[in-house]
Amino acid sequence: MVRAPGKTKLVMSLAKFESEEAAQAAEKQLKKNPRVVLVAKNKLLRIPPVIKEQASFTPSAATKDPLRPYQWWLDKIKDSIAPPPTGDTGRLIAVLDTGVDYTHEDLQGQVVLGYDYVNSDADPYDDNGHGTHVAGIVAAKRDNLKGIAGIAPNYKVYAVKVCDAYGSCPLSASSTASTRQRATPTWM
Ligand SMILES: [Ca+2]
Ligand SMILES: [Ca+2]
Repeated sequence: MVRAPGKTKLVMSLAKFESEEAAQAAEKQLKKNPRVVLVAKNKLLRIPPVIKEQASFTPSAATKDPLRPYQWWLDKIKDSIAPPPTGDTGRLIAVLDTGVDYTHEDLQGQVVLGYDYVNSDADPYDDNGHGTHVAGIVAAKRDNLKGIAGIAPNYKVYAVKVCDAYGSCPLSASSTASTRQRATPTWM
C-alpha cells in the first residue's frame, strides 16, 4: 500500500511471486521506500457456515414477523442497542461478506449496491448465503409479515462482496474495499 507524495490517498497494488524467497526479497526492498505504508501477504480467510439454532428457549416477542419469536438473542441485546436518531434514515451500514441477495423478500428496498471485489464487477449479489444472513440481522424489515426483524431496519445495508461462493475471502479484496472507502467515504 503506497501513499502518493503530498497526498493522503492510499493506493494498493498486488504482486505475484514465483517463490517465497522472491516474495521476501521484494518485501525487504519495498519496506525501504518511505512511501510504502504497508507490505502484507495476501491471505485467504474463511467464513464459518451458518448454524441454525435449536429452539431450546421460550419464544417471547410476539410481532408480525413470523420468525421474530426465534430471535432470542435480539431480546438479550435490545437494551444495549442505541436507537438511531429520529429521522436519521440515510446512513448505510456496510456488510463486507459474500454479497447480499437484494431480491430477498425481507430485504426489499433495504440494500444499496456497493461492489463485488471478488469478481471485479458492480453486482455484489450473494452466491453463498452468509452475507444475506448477516444483512438480514442488520436491516431486515420489521412487521412486514415476512421473515425476521432486523436490528436497525431504518438503516440500509451497503452490500460489499469480498468473499466468494465457497466462503473464501482473499485479504486483498477487503483491503481494496477499505482503501477505496477511505478515498471516497460511502458507508459507516
Ligand atoms: Ca458479481
Ligand atoms: Ca421481517
